[in-house]
Amino acid sequence: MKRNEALAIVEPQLRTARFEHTVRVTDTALELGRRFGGNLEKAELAAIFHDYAKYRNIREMKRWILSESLPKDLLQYHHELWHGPVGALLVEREVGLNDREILSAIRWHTTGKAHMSQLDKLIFLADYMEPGRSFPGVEEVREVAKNNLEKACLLASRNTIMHLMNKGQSIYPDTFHCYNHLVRELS
Ligand code: DGI
Ligand code: FE
Ligand code: FE
Repeated sequence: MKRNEALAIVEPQLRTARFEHTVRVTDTALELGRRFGGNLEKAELAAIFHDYAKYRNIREMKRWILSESLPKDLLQYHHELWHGPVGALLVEREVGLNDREILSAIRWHTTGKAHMSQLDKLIFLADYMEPGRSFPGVEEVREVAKNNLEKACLLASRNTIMHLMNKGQSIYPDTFHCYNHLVRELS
């Protein structure tokens, strides 16, 4: 599938600002892929579809989680986390894209996980640091992302966890697994 074809499928699924975020994530993922290696065609498609399910309603996402083989523990956590796994499912079902590596990157883009593939890391980091983001600490992540993909992912994961903790929110286990694994990978 070509970039423009994929963008035309995703655009009606998203609001304008989210679509613009998607285009920036795509360009950022390609830039990171050129710098650190990775399949650029897959990175492009994974980025374009990463937020495919972002605006599905909560009841629909809940139904998919209950009826398909998705982890049921997601339902005990914030519904913001659901659009990754549900998105991977719907991109396969509705778009017919069935590349395992692309679906994995979509599935894990919000939480990350232990043992992320190169493609998972590119999408996880591009989503966090695309130029439209203004999280506290994102500048440092962009700086580190000039030469160290794993370290940049670690900082992104750490910042997200600290932000969620400061807000008193619960944290999904894979979010911690992602952080812990990167700490080990880097030591
Ligand atoms: O979909 P986006 O807005 O582009 O970005 P995203 O998919 O990375 O994140 C959506 C939200 O999910 C973001 O506000 C951070 C939050 N998040 C990430 N990991 C966790 C989490 N929220 C909870 N409650 N627990 C997590 O582990
Ligand atoms: Fe997302
Ligand atoms: Fe996103």
